[in-house]
Order: sequence, then C-alpha cells, then structure tokens
Amino acid sequence: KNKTGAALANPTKADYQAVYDEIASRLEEKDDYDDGSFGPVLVRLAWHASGTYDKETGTGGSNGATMRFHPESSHGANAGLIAARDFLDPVKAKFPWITYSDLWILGGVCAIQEMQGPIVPYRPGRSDRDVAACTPDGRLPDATQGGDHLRNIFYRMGFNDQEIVALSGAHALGRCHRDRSGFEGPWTFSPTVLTNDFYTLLLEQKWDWKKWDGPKQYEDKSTKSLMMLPTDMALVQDKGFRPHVERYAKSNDEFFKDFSAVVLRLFELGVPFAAGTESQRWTMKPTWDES
Ligand code: CCH
Repeated sequence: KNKTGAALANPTKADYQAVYDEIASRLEEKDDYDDGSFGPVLVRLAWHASGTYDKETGTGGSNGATMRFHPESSHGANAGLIAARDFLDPVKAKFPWITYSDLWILGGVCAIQEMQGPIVPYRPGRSDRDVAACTPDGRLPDATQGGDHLRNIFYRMGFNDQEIVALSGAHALGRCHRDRSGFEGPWTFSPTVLTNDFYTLLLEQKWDWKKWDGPKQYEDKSTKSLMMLPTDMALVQDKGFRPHVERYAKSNDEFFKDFSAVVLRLFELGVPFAAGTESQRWTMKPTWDES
C-alpha cells in the first residue's frame, strides 16, 4: 500500500515517525522565522488546541482541530497561530491520512523534542470535527490577570498548582509579538531551546514594569531585553505556586520529568481514545538521538 495515500487504514508507529521526521526536517530547513525556528509557535498551537478543554462538559481539547474554523481561529488568544497551521499544511498534504488534530499535537511533540526538551510520549487517535465543535471564546488564559484566574482556567482542565507551574515553563520558548498578543519580547536568552531558564530568570532577575504604551508587562532591570507577563509573575507572588518555581529553578531534570508528564496529559485532554491504547503512547525518535 501507498504509505502516504489517504486510504492508509491502520497507520503504524513507523508511519507517525515518518510524519515526525518530516516536521523535524521542515523545522531545520525553515530557520529564517522569528528567532530561527517555528518550534515555539508549533508548541503554542498544540497547547491552544488542547487548552480549551472543560472537564465538566467534556468539550474542547485537542480532538477536533476546530481552530481551522472561524470563530475559533479568530479568538484573540489564537492570533498568530495561522503561522503554525500554515507551516504544517504541506505536511498534511504529504501524509493525507493523518488527521489535523493528530498532526497538530505531533507538531507540538516534535517541536519540544527537537528544541532539546524531554521526550513526550505520543498517542494518536484524534479525529477532526466540524465548525459546530468550536469552543466559545475565553477558555484560554488572559495574560493580564493573576493567580486566581490561572487557577480558574487550569482547574477547569483538571490541572493542579504544581502542574500549572510545570506547564508555564514552556515560556522558556518563543516570544510575544506586538501584532499578535500586544505584548513584546522573549522570556529567556535562548528562546529556541527548552530549559528551566524561565524559572531561574523569574527568581534571579529584578523585574520592573516596562514603561511603554503597550499592555502592562515586566522587563528585566539589567538588560531590559527580557519580559514577563502578569500571569508569569503571579507564579512567584503566589504562595501555592512559588515552591514549585523554586524546585524547577534548582533542577532542570525535575522540570523535564514533570513537564513531559503534564504535557502528555494536556495533549490528551478530551480525546476519546479507544480502551487499551495507553500502550500506544509511543516515543517518537528525535533527530538528535543517534542510537
Ligand atoms: Fe503562553 N503565551 N501563555 N503558554 N506561549 C504566549 C506565547 C507562548 C500565556 C500567554 C501567552 C502557556 C501558558 C500561558 C507558549 C506556550 C505556553 C504569548 C505571546 C502570550 C500572551 C503570544 C504572541 O504574542 O505571539 C498565558 C497567559 C498563559 C497562562 O498560563 C502554556 C501552558 C504553554 C505550553 C505548554 C509558547 C511556546 C509561546 C511562544 C509562541 C511564539 O510564537 O513564540
């Protein structure tokens, strides 16, 4: 059978690895975007596809890929994610058997691993849904708010305080764009490599309000080249969050272990996997693994 044909009946781990490898090679090739990588925006696409989940109603989550459609594509929080969807479209064209929902999550897994992050086991099985499955606006976090808001949003997905802090370490990656969120700048000095720098910088730098005409954000006192959102700063201001920030700042290994576990959960929210498919949580081989 033609492995790339639309009719591929039972795609195997090797088939998904071929898609992974294609995403990884496009990441390497298209290095003139932003800070040199589409990786961060791919992580954000996978997160925003998943983070709409509501555990009470079982709606939202990464099953469906409904961000392809208006109104979800036009939700303020999703501004700029067209760059990630467009990046993945040629991959979908080459492997038409994969669903958009599985592809976007595989894009997130691939980006995390290729940016030297931990292995995030990947389980396929998402199906695409139509515009009627779009979630209402307001399910993703609002960066202008504080700790209570973070808890409201992430508890709705079923996460606890430790998991909120672990997920937030993704802000080691990428940057804010004035024309997308209104905020501006990167969180770390190496925005295309996943490290625990988000936590160390949060604790070790002195942060001032940035003086500008944009939305309220922090800038580091010494170089004035890094930023923090009000929600990021809530993680050190809040007694429930702060101990986890301190723990992850001390140990990149602990951060990687907890980040992998919580991202795995995030990426599976709301997906009606067939029973017994936990054993299909595959390790997709990163390009840097030469074993
Ligand atoms: Fe985030 N994030 N995020 N974020 N985010 C932004 C960018 C990225 C919030 C707000 C923003 C997570 C949690 C939160 C990424 C991953 C995650 C931006 C800038 C805002 C604003 C967007 C722009 O202008 O392009 C808020 C609030 C929260 C609350 O918790 C979580 C969780 C994750 C993943 C696990 C990544 C990656 C980026 C960089 C995107 C890029 O294009 O560089």
